[in-house]
Amino acid sequence: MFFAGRFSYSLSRPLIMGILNVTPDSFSDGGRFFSPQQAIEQGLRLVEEGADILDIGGESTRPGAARVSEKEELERVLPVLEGLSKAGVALSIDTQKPAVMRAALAAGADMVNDVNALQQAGALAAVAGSKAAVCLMHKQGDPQNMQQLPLYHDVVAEVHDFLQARIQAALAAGIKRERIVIDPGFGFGKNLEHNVSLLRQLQAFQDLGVPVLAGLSRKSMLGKIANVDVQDRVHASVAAALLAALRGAKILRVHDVKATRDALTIVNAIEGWHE
Ligand code: HH2
Repeated sequence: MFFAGRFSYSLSRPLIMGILNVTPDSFSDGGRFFSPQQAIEQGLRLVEEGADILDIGGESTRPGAARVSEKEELERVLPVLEGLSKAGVALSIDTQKPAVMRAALAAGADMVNDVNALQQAGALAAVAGSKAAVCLMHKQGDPQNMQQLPLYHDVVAEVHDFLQARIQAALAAGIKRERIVIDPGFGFGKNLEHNVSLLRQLQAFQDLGVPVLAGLSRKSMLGKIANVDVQDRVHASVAAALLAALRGAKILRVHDVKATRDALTIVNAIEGWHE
């Protein structure tokens, strides 16, 4: 079982996490859902399309993105969290800031999605004091510099060992294993070859004993392989999500919920993955 705030899941089939960026500058949908009202409407649309979880983010992590102040991030995400509190799905807050985590959890968030794997001072305690789930993600460097020269000796082993250490840190802080999810962090300080190795060997993370989340949606690795612009990566994204699911990913973080849901329904039927 996987527990996230008000919700619990058997994970007998992969869950779909719909992306809700309340930012003016996200790499694929920047500015489209920037007002709280627009974001809430988009969130409800994603639930109708089949999202199991909504991932609400007020700070872009795309390569080169500017940092956002705590106050500004909270002004972006809190009205959206409140507006979607009765949407019937788990609400995840995509943030690296402990103060934003605490405020979001107090406002009812069910999950914290931290691309910094709770490494900032106070982040572990912010989550440990709640019933929320947490996604621990690997990255090398920061959005400001991470694509300059990503370097690994063995990318799969290094990401695996980092995530293992962060699981241990989370457990030591009092976060229950049933509330922890890990993510290799596609595109976060990784070149095409690194990203391909991670997806090809995604099964290598199964031995960590917690669900794996995969965020491949519309990312540049897909653009590079298929030679398609960011607004034209739906089909490539769906293919990547299914490949991740077939390699054991239990949460798929996607922009295109309906397309992913339809495609996943076929995989679920053939693989015998049911509710
Ligand atoms: N990718 C992005 C943001 N947050 N969180 C997790 N756990 N895994 C990911 O792969 C991941 C993430 C980047 O994508 P997006 O939200 O579309 O863009 P932006 O960061 O520009 O808002």
